[in-house]
Amino acid sequence: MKKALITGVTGQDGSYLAELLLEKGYEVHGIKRRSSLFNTNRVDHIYQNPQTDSARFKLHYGDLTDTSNLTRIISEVNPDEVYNLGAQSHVAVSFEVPEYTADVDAIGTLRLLEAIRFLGMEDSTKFYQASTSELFGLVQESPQNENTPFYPRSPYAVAKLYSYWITVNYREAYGLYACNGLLFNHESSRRGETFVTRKITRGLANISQGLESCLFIGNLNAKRDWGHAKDYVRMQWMMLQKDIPKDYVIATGQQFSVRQFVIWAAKELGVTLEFSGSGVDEIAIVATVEGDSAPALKSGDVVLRVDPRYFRPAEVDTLLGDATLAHKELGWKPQITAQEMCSEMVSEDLKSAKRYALLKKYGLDIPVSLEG
Ligand code: NDP
Ligand code: GDR
Repeated sequence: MKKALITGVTGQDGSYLAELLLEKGYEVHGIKRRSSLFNTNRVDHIYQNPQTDSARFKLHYGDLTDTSNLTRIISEVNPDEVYNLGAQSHVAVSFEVPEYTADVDAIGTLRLLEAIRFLGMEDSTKFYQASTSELFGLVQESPQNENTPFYPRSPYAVAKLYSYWITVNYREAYGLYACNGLLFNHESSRRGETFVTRKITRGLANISQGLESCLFIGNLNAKRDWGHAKDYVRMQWMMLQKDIPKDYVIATGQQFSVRQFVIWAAKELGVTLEFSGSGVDEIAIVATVEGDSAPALKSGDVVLRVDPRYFRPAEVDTLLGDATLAHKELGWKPQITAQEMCSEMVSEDLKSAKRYALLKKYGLDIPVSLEG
């Protein structure tokens, strides 16, 4: 039975990847952080009682800032494949905690690679690094492929640039099977609530049920190449199944603005919007409401305002990926479009907004976390 170790298993991608590997018959080990609140909700549905001999999903306490912990876990688990998905993954937050972001997102990768080398596992353990389209940053050409020059625009992207090169370096220096997946943005109903797509689908769903009144958002003009996380974790596994390790761009080849994503999400709720103003003044007003998905809304309601608090010190304005190499060499193609994904996300967020609204109706008021 193959064994995999996933850092960041409690995150969006980690949870989908764990599901995929379990389906493929792997024994899956994941690293979770100690937290004062439960932080395993994305993997609770695949939890297996560790007391049973047949358990194939096992969690270990750990942290990418802790070298001895990582070395001990790798030594005990002896994995065939290590997927390094753990990271302080929020670009805007990386401007607030740049040093921590570098420690986790850059040196954390080095710690894992060194542990593999120190334990003499270079020939038996394959390594996947969660690299990112953020490396392209201030884009030098469009679309971006494996040969496009990098120009990172945030402490997050600079840290991930280090991880990209240290992964390449361990491959070239020590013959380790190590590769980077240069993944463009990918989302799902499990996406963290403060990333823009989920902030929009959750915010508008809450507003539609009267749980919030207005969504405050940053740069509506930013353009992203959005795919579905389920499609992208499939690719992470495929990259480790080849004979020769290589780095691949993973993207849909289509880009849309944040504003367009807002329009799609509202449409899923039967709401059409009109935008007025521009830059810091821009607002979105309800033009029409159809059907019964948005009982709390009527024409003329202002449901979105731009708040400069969400502008970044240095922005990545536009990203568009060219995944031709992955299509050719790995036969990978995304199956879910950005608009289909938006529909799935709204539908899931609407379900939970309706649950909250029902509880509220019967006086069981549970506070909804709003800070984005
Ligand atoms: P998430 O933010 O959903 O998950 C990040 C995971 O990393 C969580 O499990 C988190 O734990 C864990 N983590 C954070 N800090 C540490 C630490 N110090 N030690 C150990 N684990 C830690 O990210 P995604 O699932 O969306 O992304 C997965 C990876 O892919 C990340 O590395 C991200 O940077 C990268 N990436 C993501 C893209 C995307 O669009 N989603 C695109 C390109 C790259 P906890 O649950 O406790 O917070
Ligand atoms: P990104 O994703 O920075 O691309 O990083 P995010 O969803 O945070 O932002 C995308 C774009 O939307 C703009 N934006 C806002 N973003 C947030 N979070 N909140 C807002 O209110 C808001 N308003 C506008 C942003 O300015 C940006 O232009 C994600 C992460 O998953 C990284 O870990 C990963 O490496 C990259 O995708 C690829």
